[in-house]
Amino acid sequence: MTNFKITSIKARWILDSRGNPTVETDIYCDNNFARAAVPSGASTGELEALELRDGGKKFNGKHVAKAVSNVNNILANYLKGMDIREQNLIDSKMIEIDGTENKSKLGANAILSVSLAAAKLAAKLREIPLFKYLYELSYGTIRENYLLPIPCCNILNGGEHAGNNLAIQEFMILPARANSFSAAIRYVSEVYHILKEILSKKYGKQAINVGDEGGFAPNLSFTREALDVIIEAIEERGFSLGKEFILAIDAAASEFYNGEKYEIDGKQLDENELLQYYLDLINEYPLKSIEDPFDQKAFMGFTKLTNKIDESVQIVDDDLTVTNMNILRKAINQGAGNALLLKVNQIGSLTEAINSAKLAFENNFNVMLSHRSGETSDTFIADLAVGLCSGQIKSGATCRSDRCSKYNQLLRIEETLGEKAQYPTNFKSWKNFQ
Ligand code: 2PG
Ligand code: MG
Repeated sequence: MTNFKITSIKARWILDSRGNPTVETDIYCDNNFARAAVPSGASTGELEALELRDGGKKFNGKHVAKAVSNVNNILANYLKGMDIREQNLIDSKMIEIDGTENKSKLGANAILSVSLAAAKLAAKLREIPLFKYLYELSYGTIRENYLLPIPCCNILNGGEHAGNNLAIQEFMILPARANSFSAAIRYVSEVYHILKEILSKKYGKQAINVGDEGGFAPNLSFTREALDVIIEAIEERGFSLGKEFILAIDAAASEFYNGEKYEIDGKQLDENELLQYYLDLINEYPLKSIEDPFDQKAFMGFTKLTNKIDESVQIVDDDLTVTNMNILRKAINQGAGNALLLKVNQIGSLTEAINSAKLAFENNFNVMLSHRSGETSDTFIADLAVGLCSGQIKSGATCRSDRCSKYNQLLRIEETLGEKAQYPTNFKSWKNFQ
């Protein structure tokens, strides 16, 4: 008989994709175990749940020994004996033990590692794929067909993720009209390699160094330069713009906001000027998704932009809402954005992340699953994207194992599903592209 009761929990530190320590946890029911590791951001929102770091000398202050010890010496004792299938109870227990608003006592990194590992082990013991388990956990029912997400691939990096002068952090391409996820990711890979050749020819070899998320980090200074070179690559491969491929950016605007003005393209723009800047880009390019267009406190700016665009464009809230239901509610009430970026470590537990996604869907917001710029080989978010039927995921470029591991997991899921896998060619809020 399978034992579903947690018998032990063991955390350790491992290195993430930037070479910083992060928490990895193994959770056991007798001899069965599952493992999860947590990611880490660079352009983090101020209201994110707290990633507990030790300070001091080790790893230049970034060590996570306290978070590891909190799992091994505190959480493990409390959670022992709980049923691994009770995700809700496990998460609320950890939140209760922590007792703070932002998980600052035990650390969101400690709590999340246990939360994700628990879901993995429950799926394993129930002998169902993780994405199916996550669907059940999210919606309380089972389903036959699953939606694979559109990969929103960040093929050119700027902002905090690269050593160049681009203000915009991420330039993404979205294969919005492929027949399958595997075709979609192949198209991206083809464009990515053509982009590499073009960059190298135009700007020299230094231009093909990559940033934190596997996208190229050429020494460009202007947003339009980046968009133009990407378009050149898409067209050279023979894809039609606005149909087979659309464009997305994550401005991560808090990072180029100096408290008064936004410093972009060598100019200093106020909120209204930046708003016009985005509207011009939307007019000139098949730009259909803009994440964090304004500072993380500028709800009004988000609302104004959302009011100006039609429903073929999505305004994605990341640093603005930090996967937090209460803040998301505020954004929904104010019409600030029309899509949620979902990052499990921003909130620090699976149950809360799922609840934020559901709140978004209930209010007609899209949901884009997201990695962090500091990642591990953990592929949890790939299964979560399918389990939530989010229809979108961003996991960087089709380059570097930490980025590809999520896309590769989606390839496996598609294979497992066979004919029951769907790809969102009818992406509901991008009606112009159906
Ligand atoms: C973002 C993310 C991921 P970071 O801003 O959306 O791309 O970056 O993890 O550095 O916050
Ligand atoms: Mg972002």
